[in-house]
Amino acid sequence: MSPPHAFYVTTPIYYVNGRPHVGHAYTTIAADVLARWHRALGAPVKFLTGTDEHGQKVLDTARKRGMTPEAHCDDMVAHWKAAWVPLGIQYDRFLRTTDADHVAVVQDTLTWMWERDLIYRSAYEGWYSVVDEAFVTDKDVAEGKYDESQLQRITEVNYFFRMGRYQQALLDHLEANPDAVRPASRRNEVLGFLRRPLEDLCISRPLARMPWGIPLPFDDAFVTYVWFDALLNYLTATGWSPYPEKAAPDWASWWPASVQLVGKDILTTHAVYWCTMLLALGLPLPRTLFAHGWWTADGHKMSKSKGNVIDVTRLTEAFGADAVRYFFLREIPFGGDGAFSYEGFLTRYNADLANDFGNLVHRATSMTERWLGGRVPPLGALDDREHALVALAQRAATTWAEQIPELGFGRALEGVWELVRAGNKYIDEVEPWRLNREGDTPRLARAMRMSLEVCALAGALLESVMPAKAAELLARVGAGGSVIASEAIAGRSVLAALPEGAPTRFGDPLFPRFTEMPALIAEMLSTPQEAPVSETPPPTTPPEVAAAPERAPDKPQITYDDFAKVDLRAGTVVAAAKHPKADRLLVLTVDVGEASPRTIVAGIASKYAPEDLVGRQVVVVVNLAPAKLRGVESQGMLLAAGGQDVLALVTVDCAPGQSIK
Ligand code: ME8
Repeated sequence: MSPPHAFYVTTPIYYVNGRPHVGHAYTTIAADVLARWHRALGAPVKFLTGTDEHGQKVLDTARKRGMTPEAHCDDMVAHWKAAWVPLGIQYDRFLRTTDADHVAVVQDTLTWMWERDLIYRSAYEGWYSVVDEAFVTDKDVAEGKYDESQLQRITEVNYFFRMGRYQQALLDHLEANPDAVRPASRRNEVLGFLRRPLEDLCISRPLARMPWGIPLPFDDAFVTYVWFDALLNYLTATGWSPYPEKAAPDWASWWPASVQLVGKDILTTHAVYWCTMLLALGLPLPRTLFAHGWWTADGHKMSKSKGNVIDVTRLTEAFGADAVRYFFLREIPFGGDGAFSYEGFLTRYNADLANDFGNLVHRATSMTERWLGGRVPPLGALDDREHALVALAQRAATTWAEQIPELGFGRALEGVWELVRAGNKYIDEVEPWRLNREGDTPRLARAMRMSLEVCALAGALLESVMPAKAAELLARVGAGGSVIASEAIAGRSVLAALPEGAPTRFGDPLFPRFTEMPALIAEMLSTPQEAPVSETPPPTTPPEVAAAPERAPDKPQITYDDFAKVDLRAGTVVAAAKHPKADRLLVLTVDVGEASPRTIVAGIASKYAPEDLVGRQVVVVVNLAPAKLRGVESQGMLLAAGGQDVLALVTVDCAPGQSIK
């Protein structure tokens, strides 16, 4: 087998005009998961993150604090580094744009480009957006894309990079490489952008107006402009230099980067500015630039300037790092947007971690302890039910190995949860307590061994997402340090891997259940917060509607935030049957775009026959806590018109999994 390729993953380098919040943690956790997974596969890995310290925005913040920019940056960097420790972020380099090697790379690049006429000097008049640290076009301003109070009209001499020259080459590259920018919708955005004329890029600021930057080597009255400086960080960390004699011998083993993660807010600066800079430098473009979506709070993008940020450190203290890492990758497909709420977090924590996962581990280890002396029992010959569980385990491992490199974190995790739920169902069905009572030791041993194996596989797969809990789990089921992890994450056959006789340990719940919001969060929520800046237009008066005869009583008004907690998805009914114990209910199998379809129990039998429903497109509440309806667990709810008696299902014409609002 050929050795795994080197894997280089980057996050944006974050501005130090505020502290890290959930949005920054999101990108950084995703990068950490990719880095850990590739490390576990034996690949050489470089994981780069850091801070973007130059520019107007940081200078203004430092001045407001009455500090020099250097002192302000040192202070803020300590907060950023400290935030990543409890979250288990294992970066290989934390780059600051004030680091000496980075300043040298930026200045050498400027010289190299200047010598080759890739940079020129010219007068410029235009609008400057301090929030974006960029000049913006008159057209965009006229179209109202920017808040005019945040714009400055600037006329000055500056230096420009001949970006426009690389427009066609970039278009050709993106068209030939569908994975160069992902997801596909973002790639289309970039292609659309590139079909309009591409101007050159202003890369300097006069020292007299903005001194906090890297001096241009060929004109000391100017410093380089924030993006030109910041984007080059991805090359600095490889040891690259435009002058080969200065470059580290192994830099080319790291470039092009395997995956560059950014939020969709900085897609253009990466897909266009960064990629054209690379083309000008004669360097290959990143293999994948992935722009994920935004986390919103109170219905708005979480951002330092809006003041609606969720403090990731507090969230971690309240629920634990691994729960935080799990939630963000599981809650929404990577690439989409997500509305954060503490209630949503608590619900998923309790349902997935405390109930499904915690329960399985608790049952497997406690029964092994009680009845089998706390040792991994022998397996023996498997029956059909156990073969089915092995097949499901294999599927979870394969899905993981396929989805993680594709950044399909949600699907990979769903595959593991499918296995975890099947593990619980297996225990329900084989009833180890009965086998123990009946003295059927061989079958009891097999049942517990299968349960421990499922835990071990889940732990091995989850190591990159939940490093601490997975290690704890593997130790508890007798698999600590075994070969399971590398076999499992590579997607190879995995059950029956535990060493027989190894001691197991039954301890406190891995994920204790929260019956109410943890005090740390509850206290914060009860303290009046400063009202976030609102951009939502005031509600308009609804048109008069003739009173319907059976109109349900009005419910109290809710905020958009309340509504946004409901995760509605399009689904396709793939199977339907009568409920075995209730005439009123149907048991539906509904594809909602996840690794496997969900079982949904719906009270619609008076209106629909099962055969009427197969193939129908429906709207599903997917984040409703699972509930047992007459013995069958329903993993969601369908939307329907009517009251006690259903009149019609709500239908929708789009692909399963599409979110609906
Ligand atoms: O843009 N949801 O830094 P920045 C999801 N210095 N992700 C979010 C988010 C949210 N609400 N808010 C922030 C900069 N992010 C530049 C980058 S790179 C050469 C220079 C994440 O501090 C997301 O990754 O504004 C986004 O792109 C990044 O933080 C912006 O961080």
